[in-house]
Amino acid sequence: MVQQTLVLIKPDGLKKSLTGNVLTRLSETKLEIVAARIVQVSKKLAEEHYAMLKDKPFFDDLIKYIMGEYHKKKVMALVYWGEDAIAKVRQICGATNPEEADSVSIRGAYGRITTKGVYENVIHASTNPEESEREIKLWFEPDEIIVDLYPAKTVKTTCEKRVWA
Ligand code: 3AN
Repeated sequence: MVQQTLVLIKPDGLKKSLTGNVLTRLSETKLEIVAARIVQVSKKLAEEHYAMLKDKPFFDDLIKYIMGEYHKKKVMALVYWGEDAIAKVRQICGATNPEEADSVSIRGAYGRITTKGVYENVIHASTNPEESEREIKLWFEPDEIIVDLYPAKTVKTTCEKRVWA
């Protein structure tokens, strides 16, 4: 089944200059990148992205981590698209706990757990089609993705926006 999945290269990955390594590993999947952007993650976006973990004891640290408070204030967000995209990307990412992840997986090779107990696991990848839809719609607008993944509509807005001077 053709699917799409959200990938985030997290602030530890960017701080450690792992972007190239991670993208090279992901290219093994032969999936297509159909969207990419560099994002400074707001508290609102971080909390919405991890909404289902809000009752976990590590939630506050997780929010600080994804906002880049421990590394660099940026995340690279990508959408990968193709046959069985979700499972293929998750396979290369490895287990959530970087100490338990297969050593040849991205998290196994590059992740760590800090002495504070924060999992610095370099990469996020959606877990299932419902989550990938929710996450992709959170991180991207329809026109930032080069294929039509979900129904979209055109609305007239009166928002102010910055343009080149
Ligand atoms: P995954 O990212 O593998 O889908 P989730 O959704 O359960 O795993 O967790 C989201 C993120 O929360 C993880 N990537 C990791 O950064 C953090 N996390 C998960 N479990 C723990 C834990 N037990 N202690 C610290 N951080 C955790």
